[in-house]
Amino acid sequence: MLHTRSGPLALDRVALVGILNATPDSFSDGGRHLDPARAADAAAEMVAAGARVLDLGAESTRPGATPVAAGEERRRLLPVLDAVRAAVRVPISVDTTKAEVARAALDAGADIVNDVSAGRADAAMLPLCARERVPVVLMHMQGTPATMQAAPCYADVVAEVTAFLGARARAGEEAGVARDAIVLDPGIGFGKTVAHNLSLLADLDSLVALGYPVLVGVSRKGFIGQLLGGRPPADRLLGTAAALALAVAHGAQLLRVHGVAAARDVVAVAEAVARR
Ligand code: HH2
Repeated sequence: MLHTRSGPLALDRVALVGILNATPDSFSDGGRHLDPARAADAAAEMVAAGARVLDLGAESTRPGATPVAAGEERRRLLPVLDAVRAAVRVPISVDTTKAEVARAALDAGADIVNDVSAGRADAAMLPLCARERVPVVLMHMQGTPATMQAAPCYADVVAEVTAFLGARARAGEEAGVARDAIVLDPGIGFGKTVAHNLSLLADLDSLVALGYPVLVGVSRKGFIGQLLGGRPPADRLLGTAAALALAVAHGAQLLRVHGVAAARDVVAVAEAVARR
């Protein structure tokens, strides 16, 4: 169970996290949700389709993406957040590595911080989450979005990602974040080859064994395109479905997805098998 300002989020069944990017350059939905009214419609549609959380971001973290200054990130994010907050009641997470942006979003009604740097990019982030008593998603990434796909390298990717996230969870707790407010994420596609991503999915149980809820983001990602002979993001639906089903089979409790309705069907079947 995650306690959020918008109410409890029960994790005894898998929760779908709908992706809304208020960015011009995200790899899959870039440019589509910059307009607040369109974003609010998309948010309402995702919730109607079964999303129990919405994840709002204003800085693309796709490989090679250029960083965005905090002021620009806030300018993109806040009008969309206001509109989405007014349109839905589910918890909203804010996908940012900057404490200043997270604080503005929490003040405007966001409930959860999703930090792809796991609190490393900004020393003020974990203390902020502690002070505000909000859940935080801590994600593994090797390198930075600008460079991470250049030459990802691990001796044992599963052991290293698990150890890193265990250490970041401890850092969160030392900063005052409650243990039950921490979610871990292996960071699929963030400084990983196809083989690294496959190992992390197949051995997700190792990460789940740390005892924190695990969030997985595979939706339409590059490794799926590569496994399918170079398909573009829009044609990765069934590949995404396969990866989601496997994530559920290996213990993921939150799934970050673009296509909520399709993911809901996948989860219904995958979860039924996992709980037989
Ligand atoms: N993936 C992306 C962005 N944020 N956050 C978490 N916790 N886990 C993820 O796997 C993750 C994430 C990248 O996907 P997307 O938001 O669709 O694209 P972009 O970064 O280009 O905006």
